[in-house]
Amino acid sequence: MTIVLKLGGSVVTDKDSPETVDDDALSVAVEAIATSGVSDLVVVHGGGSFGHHHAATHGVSTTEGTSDAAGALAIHAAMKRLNDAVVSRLQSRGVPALPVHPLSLAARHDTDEGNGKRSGDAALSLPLDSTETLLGEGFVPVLHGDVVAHAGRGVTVVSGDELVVRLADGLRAERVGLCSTVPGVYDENDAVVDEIRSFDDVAAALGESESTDVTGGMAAKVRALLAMDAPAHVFGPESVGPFLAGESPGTRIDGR
Ligand code: IP8
Repeated sequence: MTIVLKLGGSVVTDKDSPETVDDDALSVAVEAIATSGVSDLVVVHGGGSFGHHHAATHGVSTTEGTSDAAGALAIHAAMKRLNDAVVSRLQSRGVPALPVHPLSLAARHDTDEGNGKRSGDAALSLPLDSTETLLGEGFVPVLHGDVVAHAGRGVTVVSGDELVVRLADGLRAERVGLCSTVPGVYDENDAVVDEIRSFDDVAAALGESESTDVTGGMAAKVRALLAMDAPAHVFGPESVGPFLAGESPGTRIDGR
């Protein structure tokens, strides 16, 4: 059964320094994957100091698009450089990793054009035939946050988190792990919550607002993970190994 693992952009890059891989953090994650014995694995990584820097320069976000091909390419090319670093590091430790670039596969279409809402409500189409076939052939597909075609807006950003949710549901994943810089979801006393079964469990700490949070805040992340068919775990960099070994580090999010 498939496991989807997201490596947060701020884990694998040095967020304060443009286009800098955090070598130590990436090595820890790669070592944990290489020694886990898990083969049915899809890896997703975020943008960190690669994607976000270029996206900001070109004014592109999950809602604001661009029709400037050079700007779109600058963002995509930066993400490909990070993806190259992740894939080659995995291969150098014997993991049969191969890149899958969302720009070449995915598209967004607003589901609510005309009623004033923004692309938080846009449907993402992400065909999974390539990822599924790579998995079947024994490879470890490595996807990443990217720019994707967005009908009527040029291209917009798709985050790694959004890809994780689509992959988990589309591949009927058994478990989902999100490795971030924090050891889990915090409650209002800054203690890590063991388990979230409904948004009410953490509403006080995360804010109950229904307002569209398209910037990747924890509230939006928890809501999206609760809606998945698989349980998710949010944990820190030291817990990739335990997660892949079947343990339940950090916060378990299970809305089923
Ligand atoms: O770090 C963003 O991915 P994220 C990717 O998972 C880009 O939100 C292109 C900024």
